[in-house]
Amino acid sequence: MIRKILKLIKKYDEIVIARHIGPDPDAVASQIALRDVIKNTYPDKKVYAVGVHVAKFKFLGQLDKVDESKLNNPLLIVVDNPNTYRLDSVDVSKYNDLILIDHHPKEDLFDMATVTYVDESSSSAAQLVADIILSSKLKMNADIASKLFVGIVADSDRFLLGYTNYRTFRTVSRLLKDFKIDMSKMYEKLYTRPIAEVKFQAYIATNLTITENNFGYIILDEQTIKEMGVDSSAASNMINDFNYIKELLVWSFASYDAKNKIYKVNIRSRGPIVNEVASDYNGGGHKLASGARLTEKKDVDKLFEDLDLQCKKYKENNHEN
Ligand SMILES: [Mn+2]
Repeated sequence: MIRKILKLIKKYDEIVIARHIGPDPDAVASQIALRDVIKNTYPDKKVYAVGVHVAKFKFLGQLDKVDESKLNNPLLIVVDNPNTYRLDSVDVSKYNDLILIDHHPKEDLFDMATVTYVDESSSSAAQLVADIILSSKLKMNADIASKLFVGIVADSDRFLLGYTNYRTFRTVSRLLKDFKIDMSKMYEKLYTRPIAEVKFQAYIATNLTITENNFGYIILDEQTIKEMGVDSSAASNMINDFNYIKELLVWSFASYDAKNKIYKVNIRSRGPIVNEVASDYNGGGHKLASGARLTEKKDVDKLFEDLDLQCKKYKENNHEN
């Protein structure tokens, strides 16, 4: 598979690298590292990492704006995203070949792709991109390695989450051994946050409703988000910080995004499978880390009810915690 991927990269002169909307560090790091390593190896190729720019991730590098109609038979590479539905800034139908590098459960892009490198047991897309690069002659450098390191650290939540295994550490070990990565500098870029976010976290902890089935939930409305001096993505950024809390089996935050008139719902689990529940609400993601975007508050309430039920079933199946 890797050989086929490298062959396609070699063949095309113009390459577009895309990822999901509402990007996280793994998505952005993966696409930028891949762009830079291809450019580094083949200086004559035109390679674009596309998608909406996020100020917070500027330290990972600049993204490219591209007019797809002006490209000449380009190759599309999608990282960290399994479906067309959440694809940012590209139209798959405009490409003859598609490479998919991902760690999500298979969706429609898997069937559309020419070659896939999909491993649901990988901690991150960045881990897969690093594995491809490290097993090839693509020219990595310290800057590219640092970005891949950030992607792996962020998606595994500092090696705390499931799917962190010996392969994760093997890849990270090779990145650290072969390239000079300033870890504390990277942690500082990734984790420094304003006190307002810490206070917001305390607000969530204080106001979270916890059911007898150990489901914790909260709806954060426009007013609250504004008063706390944070933005609508703040809650989703701290959802992992509520892991390993004794009373919580599944926890979910719904933040109202006033600009897009949508509830962004994040869901995490320490056991019950949640992405199947979210998929009934147009959501997706991983078994234990999932989310959905809903326009109606009553659907948020219904999703919460279903998640509570999922916890109940889980506990009944002798998984008493
Ligand atoms: Mn990811």
